[in-house]
This record gives sequence, C-alpha cells and structure tokens, in this order.
Amino acid sequence: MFVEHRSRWSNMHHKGETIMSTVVVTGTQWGDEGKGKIVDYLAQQAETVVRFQGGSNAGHTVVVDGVDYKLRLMPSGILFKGSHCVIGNGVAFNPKVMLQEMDSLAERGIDLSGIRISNRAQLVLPYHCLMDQLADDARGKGKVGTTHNGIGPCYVDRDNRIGIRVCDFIDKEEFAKRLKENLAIKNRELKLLYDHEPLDYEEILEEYNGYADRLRPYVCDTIALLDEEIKAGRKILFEGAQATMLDIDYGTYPYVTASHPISGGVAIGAGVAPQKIDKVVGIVKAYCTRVGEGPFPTEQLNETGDKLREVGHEYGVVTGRPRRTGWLDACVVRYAGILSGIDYMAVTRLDILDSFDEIKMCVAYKYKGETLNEIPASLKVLAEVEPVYETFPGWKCDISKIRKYEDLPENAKKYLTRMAEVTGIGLGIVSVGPNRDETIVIA
Ligand code: 2SA
Ligand code: GDP
Ligand code: MG
Repeated sequence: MFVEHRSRWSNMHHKGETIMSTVVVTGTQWGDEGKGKIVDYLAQQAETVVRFQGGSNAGHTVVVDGVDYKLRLMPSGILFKGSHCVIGNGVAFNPKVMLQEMDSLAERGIDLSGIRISNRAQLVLPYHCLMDQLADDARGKGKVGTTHNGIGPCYVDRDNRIGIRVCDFIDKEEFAKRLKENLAIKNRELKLLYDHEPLDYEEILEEYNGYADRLRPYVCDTIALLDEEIKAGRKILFEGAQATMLDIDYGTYPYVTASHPISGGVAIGAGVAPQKIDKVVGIVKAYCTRVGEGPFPTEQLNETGDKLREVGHEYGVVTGRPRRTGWLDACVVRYAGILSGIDYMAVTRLDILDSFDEIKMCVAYKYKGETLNEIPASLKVLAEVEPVYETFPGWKCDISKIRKYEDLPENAKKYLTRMAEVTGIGLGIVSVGPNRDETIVIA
C-alpha cells in the first residue's frame, strides 16, 4: 500500500526534528479540484494563507457547518480569526472584486483585520476585463473560454511594462498620471481593434480612488512580511488557484490561464525562495473536470459525463458555466507530481462516485499504436490520444460519514491505492464531502 504518513501538519517532519512551516497547495488537473476545501482544512493549523497567482478568475468554495463561502481573491484562510491572509505580488489584483468580497464577508461577521495586500501586485482595471472578453470572443472557434476577469490582459501589461501596481494605485498623483497614459493607449486599441467607444478617464479615476482609500490600510511589503514570518517559524500555507494543466507554460497551451499555478509559482508570485518550501500537497479530484476550451482526453460526452456533472453539481463558481466532465487521468496527476514536487495527494470528491457501478482511470495514452507515458506538448497529438483505461468496480454506498481510512469500502481503497501507484504520489488526505469535517486524514 503506497500511502504516506505525513498528512497532518503537526506530523510533518523535515530534516530531523523541524516541524514543517511552509506548505503549498496546488491543483493537479484543470482546476476546481476542491483546493478551497483543503486549504481551509489545513488552515486550521496555519497562521498565514497566501495567494500567489491568478486573481478573481478563481472560485474557491469553503463550507463550514453547512454554510458556503465562495472566495475569488480572498485566501481561504479568512475564516480563521487572527490568520494573516496575504495577496502576493504575483496576483492580478482586482480592487473592486476584493472590496465586494470583503463587504460580503464582513456582513457575515468575518474578521478582516488579517488581510495584507502586496504593494507590488498588478492592478486589474476595467479595460482589462473588457479587452479579455472582446479578444477572446474575436478568436471565434479558437477562443480559450476565459472567465473575462481581465487576467491575461493584466499580465500582458505587466510584461509589456505598462502595468499599474498596487503601490502606484494607492499613490493618488501617480495613479492619476499612470491611468491617463494607459487609458489613452487602451482607448486607441479599443477603437482600432474592436470599434468600441472609449472608457471615461474621470469616471474610472474617481471610482478607483475610492477603492484605494478603502484598501490603503491593508497594503504592505508582503515580501518582508513573509520573510519575517518564515524566520519566526510561523506556519504558512500557499494557496494555488487554477491548476497544473492551466499553467501558462506547462498546461495545455494555448488553452491555459496566464499565470503559474504549479508550486514553483510561489517563488515568483510570493517572493519566497524555493528552498523555503517544506511540503507540497497536490489536490486531486477523484474524477476530472475542465471548464473552458481545449483538449481533455478522458472527457465523457455521454451519460456518464452528464451523471458526473449532475451528481457533482459541476458548474463554474465565477461564471456558472457547466463544467466538462470525465474520468480521472492519472497521467495528468503524475505530470503534476513531477512539476510541483508533490509530497502527497489530497483526493477530493470521492463521495461523488458513490453511486457508480464502475469507475475508470486513465493510466497511459495510445497514439498511433504507441503507448505514451508523458503528456505530449503538441495539442494536436493530445487531442488525438486514446486513453488506456483500467476499470474498477464501484462501492455503491454512502461514504460521506466515514472518518477513518480503514473504514472505507474495499473497492474505494483499491481505487485509491492504484491511483497512488500510477501517479507515484502518496496519499495523505481523502475528502468525502464539502464540509470541513468530512475529511479523512491518513494517520
Ligand atoms: P482566465 O480567465 O484567463 O484565467 O481563463 C483561462 C482558462 O483558465 C480557466 N480557468 C478556470 N478553470 C477552472 N476554474 C476556474 N475558476 C472558476 C471556478 C471558473 C468559472 O472555480 O469554477 O467560474 O467558470 C478557472 N479560472 C480560469 C478558464 O476556464 C480558461 O480555460
Ligand atoms: P477549487 O476551485 O479547487 O477550490 O474548487 P471549487 O470550489 O471550484 O469546486 C469544488 C467543489 O467541490 C466545491 O463546491 C466544494 O465545496 C466541493 N467539495 C470539495 N471537496 C469535496 C468533497 O470531498 N465532496 C464533495 N461532495 N464536495 C466537495
Ligand atoms: Mg474553482
């Protein structure tokens, strides 16, 4: 049995006696694996939770005592009073969405005093969201299917060296100047490329100055903050958004997001050096989903896929789009393990498979008669591979009340054991429901 004994934070030892202090949570598939649920679970023992990439395109769901929290920019540690919730420099930061989330959480009595926003994060402005939508629509059949949250255009401005950072945003004079320069460029682009009417400078300036006034108290140098916290041995959780197969370099390019969800993204997006990362947890949904366009070898465009979507309520948290559904692709998870150095898996949504007679797992691909064990770089090839499936008998009972690994049905254990073998990654946590307590820790 390939199961690791290091799932509980306090059990995680490294180099002798040192207790683990920094843990990265990363998605191993195409997102929506249940990262929010596992981050919230681990955050019970963390003191700081950090977002390091992506932005309001993320939709992380946390359920506590049956109450749902849909978080987009806010780190999933926010439900713990006293936790620091850090927006790292790598985040595409939309102040409007952030304030909407803060207001809605405050209404529900959540303490917001732990929020810290990097002064180096890039700002998402209305023209980013508008251009995201116009540009993706203009691609017609070749569209990526973005969430229209302005993520790509915001990072493009960063790389083009015209982005506006949070430190500029909270400096009224600098923001007025930078916004004027940028809007002149963007309005020309909007007219020329899309014949779109110009956006109004004064309107955006006034609106965003209002946001800056409210957010200024939370802005700080998060690099210095995290450095101090790491030196002090504080327990820090890095919360990945999206997932490996949506990584701008390692995913199914061009059907990807514009950031690095893999664990290496932490170094760039939070300013934390790689050797300061102690553990990496890979979140694996027990089957697979994808939202947006692009190849998905194990997709089930049939009754099985419909059943997975309906039983699993697989609809986008941000956009409400129906998610594409299919069987677990262990090749993808193995690839994620290599890229992120995953120490153990947290397998989520196993309970969604409770009623299935049989369950399939893709363990390799066939392409033109050859077996492929790696993920092909060419999308043309990936779109044509045939999954090699192993079939498992279902367990056909409700597992949501189970809290000990030994108590899981034999068929469920066989499926999990095989998953660990094929991916080469140990099993640390099994999640059997959305609530915090519906979690099995392999002790
Ligand atoms: P973008 O908006 O530029 O990042 O879109 C590029 C691709 O990345 C995908 N993407 C996502 N995939 C799964 N979940 C995401 N978050 C939301 C959720 C999505 C939603 O939790 O449900 O509500 O639809 C997410 N964010 C980005 C996207 O579908 C594109 O394929
Ligand atoms: P994320 O983006 O990776 O955080 O995932 P999402 O929040 O977009 O989607 C995961 C969904 O699954 C959410 O509705 C969670 O509440 C839910 N969830 C997480 N773990 C489990 C589980 O083990 N069982 C069930 N039934 N739901 C789960
Ligand atoms: Mg999600």
